[in-house]
Amino acid sequence: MQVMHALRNIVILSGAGISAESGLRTFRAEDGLWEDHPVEQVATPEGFARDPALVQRFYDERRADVLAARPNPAHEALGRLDREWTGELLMVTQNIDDLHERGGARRVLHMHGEALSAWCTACDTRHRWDGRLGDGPACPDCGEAMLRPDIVWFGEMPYRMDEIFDALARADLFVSIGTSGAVYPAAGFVQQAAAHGARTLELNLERSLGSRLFDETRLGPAGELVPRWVDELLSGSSGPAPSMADPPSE
Ligand code: BJW
Repeated sequence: MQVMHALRNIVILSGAGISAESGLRTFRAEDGLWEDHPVEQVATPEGFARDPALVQRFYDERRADVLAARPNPAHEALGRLDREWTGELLMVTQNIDDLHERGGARRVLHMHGEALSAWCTACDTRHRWDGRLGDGPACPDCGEAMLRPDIVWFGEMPYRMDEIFDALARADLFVSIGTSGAVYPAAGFVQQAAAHGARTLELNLERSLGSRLFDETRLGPAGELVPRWVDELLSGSSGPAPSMADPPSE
């Protein structure tokens, strides 16, 4: 006999593709951020040590772009999901923009940091930051001019991994939206969720590197796919969570 588990716990992983229709560039597209800015220059601690002014300029521009951007229908649909979903939900985003929050989502975790946050490496405090860091402002707490973007660069530990792994272990459904699957540990979440029995769904413009690991892939722009999927889920028509086989009945 097959016992169908109710779909209750959802983990969503989002990447740069979900914010592309808000005008924020992705990384690995032909016209992406890495085209003009070699990754080892702007997204590693070594690059920052070598040329802090260049890295601060890169993130000062990104911060201004984030402030000017507006959430798109994908962010807004996830905001609605957050309001209406009574089960567990965790939106793990690799994005440093705040468009999930401005789209109405509350259960959001920024694993790669936030553009609108500055980290003082002198006193280890974090501060909401809308302005520039390139001018060498003083830390509001300790007064030292040691603020850096509160961003997880290559070789650094992403934030709140314990919470993420716990949520993946409990997930009935794992959904990846607009990420290329090129960067770990996020690229491995699909396997972790599946190993714990979750159904897995990819929503992306193009297949990600790990596309074959998903139970289902839907291709198209996030601004169309995500609202459609959220409607399906909230109306109960997106199908049950994975079935688990009971021991054979006598
Ligand atoms: C659309 C769309 C539309 C477009 N609609 N979709 C060798 C092997 C394996 C791993 C390693 C290795 N050597 C080193 C590592 C580890 C390293 C890593 O993964 N390197 C790889 C390059 C191989 N990872 C790290 O160092 C991480 N730390 C770490 O591993 O610590 C140790 C640890 C171990 C175990 C557990 C825990 C920790 C840190 C990674 C930090 C990444 N930082 C960046 C930059 C900072 C943030 C910022 O500046 O914004 O984060 S890199 C950059 O890539 C950014 C992104 O968050 C991340 C992912 O990119 P994303 O979002 O997928 O964007 P794209 O451009 O790649 O893809 C866009 C997608 O959107 C595409 O698929 C399009 O199709 C789609 N799309 N328009 C829907 N309209």
